[in-house]
Amino acid sequence: YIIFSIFISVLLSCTSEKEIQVSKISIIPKPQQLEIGNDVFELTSKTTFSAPKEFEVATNFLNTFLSNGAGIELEATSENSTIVFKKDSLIVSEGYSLSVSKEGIEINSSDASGAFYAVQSLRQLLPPDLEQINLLPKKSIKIPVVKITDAPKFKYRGMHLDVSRHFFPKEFIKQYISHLSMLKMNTFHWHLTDDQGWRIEIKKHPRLTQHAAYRDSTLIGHYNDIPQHYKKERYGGFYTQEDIKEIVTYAAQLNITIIPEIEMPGHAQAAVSAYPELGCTGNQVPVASKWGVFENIYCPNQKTMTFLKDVLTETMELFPSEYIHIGGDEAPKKQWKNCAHCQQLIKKHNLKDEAGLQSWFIKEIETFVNSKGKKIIGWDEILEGGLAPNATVMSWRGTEGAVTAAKQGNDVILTPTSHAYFDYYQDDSYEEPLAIGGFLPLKKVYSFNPIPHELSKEEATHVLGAQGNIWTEYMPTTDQVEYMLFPRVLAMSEVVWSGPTKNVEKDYPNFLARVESFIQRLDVLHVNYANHLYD
Ligand code: TNX
Repeated sequence: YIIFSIFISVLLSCTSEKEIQVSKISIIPKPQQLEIGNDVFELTSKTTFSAPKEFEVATNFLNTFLSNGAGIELEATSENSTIVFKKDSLIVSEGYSLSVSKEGIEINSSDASGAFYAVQSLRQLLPPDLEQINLLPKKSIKIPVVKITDAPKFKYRGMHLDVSRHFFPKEFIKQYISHLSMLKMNTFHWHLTDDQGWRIEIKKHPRLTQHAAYRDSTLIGHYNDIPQHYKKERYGGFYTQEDIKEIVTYAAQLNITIIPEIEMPGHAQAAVSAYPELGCTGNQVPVASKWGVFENIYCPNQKTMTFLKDVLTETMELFPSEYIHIGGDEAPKKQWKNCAHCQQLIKKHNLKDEAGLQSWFIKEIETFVNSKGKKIIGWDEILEGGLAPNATVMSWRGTEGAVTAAKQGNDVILTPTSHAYFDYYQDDSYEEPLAIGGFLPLKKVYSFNPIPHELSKEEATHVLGAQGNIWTEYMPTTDQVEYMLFPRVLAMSEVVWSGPTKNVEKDYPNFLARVESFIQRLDVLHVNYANHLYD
């Protein structure tokens, strides 16, 4: 009997160990191919690694992660290393293979991004506890034996954040970027200017940060929920050029490109408040303290064009990104109708109307940005009155903008309100914190297909990818931003990396199981995710 029960318990412990390993494997975004073995690799202080120099971003990340989380310092060796990174030019850009065997780990990719994403997958095979700094070193970490072959579906995988409606500190911006990198996102769209606050230091025009970075929030009318300590006569803040350099460098180490947005010609009241001559009326206006669409937009005069070129020049020097977002949305033209100079411009350039004038304005800016070797992105309103020839369109009012632009041969990025607006409610409970309106539950984000069905295969090659947007009118705190971001960003990362699901009903439960597991990581990272909406 004793022998029999020992036999049974050995058997049970074997199966349960296997089960634990298998259930632990949960990666978001879901890899294209994943085979799970039956064994484990044990990573210890004796583990060594080797990698081509050009994959430094990946190896630095891995070394820092293991050193902080496990107190294990990997030694670089030139031969017989346990963890080997190899360059394989046959693998597609950003793709990788990751093979964990009992003896060691092999990572193959053709570029540094692929190697970085292999490390992010490896990270999700490690216990969540490693996400924090652990002072007590671990003896060994068991990593399940797997074989992963993976590559992204879309090359643009983005998240946006509005820091104008509420300003968030530099450290939070870094955390936000770090969360994105864990999910194999590659772009952070930083909405730096709007009516309610200018957030980027421009040395040539100091009043932008002395004056336009602050508003009188005691004036907020229809938003009563704002915490008392936010009600200040001088509410706001900005990032110095040094802050921005620090953030850009930080993002590069996490394989994230930052696309800055400088809004024009609309959403410009903060700038016009600092320099009234940039507007058509010349009147002094306040930095806006309410939300909405305002008539005080830039006037297309010589002063404004020079001012915007100055601003873009300093911005382009700070951000290595090939794209600069120039806004273009929601610019009411009432002041342009009443401005003699604007009407002269319309005649002089043979334009149809004020929409034509906006198109002329954006084309002027595009020519300037292109002359510096960069490209523009604009919200879909830039289609009105004629699209700038090399512009990429970010389609937010549904997908029509993307369809029209792609059919004209321009690149597009999908951010429709229906599936990508994370400022909308994620649950229909009365308990939800006040939001702007709209309804975008997790499952709907998960069901998103960025390729509009109206496009042919050829036209669809202009779809670069998609992005989630976080407009912060109703998010005065960083906790609230995290609450709106998670878990919906998990679904968005899966849409843009793994590709849209063909069968939502069938695949959603599997995604939810992985969300549950991912959340353990967010707990260790102290992220304030919304955790009650998984149906
Ligand atoms: C529209 S989306 C805007 C933003 C608002 C947002 C609120 C876009 C290009 N413009 O200014 O914050 O709606 O959902």
